[in-house]
Amino acid sequence: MPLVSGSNSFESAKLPKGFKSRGLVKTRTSIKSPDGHMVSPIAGNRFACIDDPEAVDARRMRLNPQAAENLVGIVVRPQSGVPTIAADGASLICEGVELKKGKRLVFAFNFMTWGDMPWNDFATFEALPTNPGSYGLQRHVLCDLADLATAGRRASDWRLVTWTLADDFTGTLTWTVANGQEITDWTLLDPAAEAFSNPPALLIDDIRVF
Ligand SMILES: [Ca+2]
Repeated sequence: MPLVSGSNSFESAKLPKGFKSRGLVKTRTSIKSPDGHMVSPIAGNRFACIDDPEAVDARRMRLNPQAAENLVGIVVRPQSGVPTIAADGASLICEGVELKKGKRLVFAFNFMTWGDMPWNDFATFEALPTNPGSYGLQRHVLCDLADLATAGRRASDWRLVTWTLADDFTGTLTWTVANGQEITDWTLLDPAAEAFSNPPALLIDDIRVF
């Protein structure tokens, strides 16, 4: 139950107890935003960085494609309205979380992408209940490239998300960042090879329960 009280600020080089990862996830002290400036943690000295936009070659192809999480099969409809399929990416996972009705889960995220449409990279948050059918939160798109592009940007900057518990929750919290591809033809749902390159990043920091 790593999230019952206090904050989770990722202040060690290792992920805090209770957290695990799929794909490339590490804690960092800073990262250079695709908008040009250096990004610092919103709390303390480190943040979690989901996927690794620096583990690429000069053409921004992954150095080790097998190290990425395979996300083929995921389809999302972001707030941008651009239906999107996932290719690969990475996830930060916190299992065995118990949250009581009326509590608020708050976290900060910063989504950044180095791609261009139709490679609609995106970030999601999900609260999957241990018992199917119990209370939780379906995969929710936090931000996508198409959303940022309308503002002429490539990074969301730090934003706070609050989930107010409408019922008791027991289960797994998952933050995922994905290489994506805009769906232009619903009969073609396999991402193109190019969709697997040029990974975005999702920064997470200061997860709290109030
Ligand atoms: Ca921190």
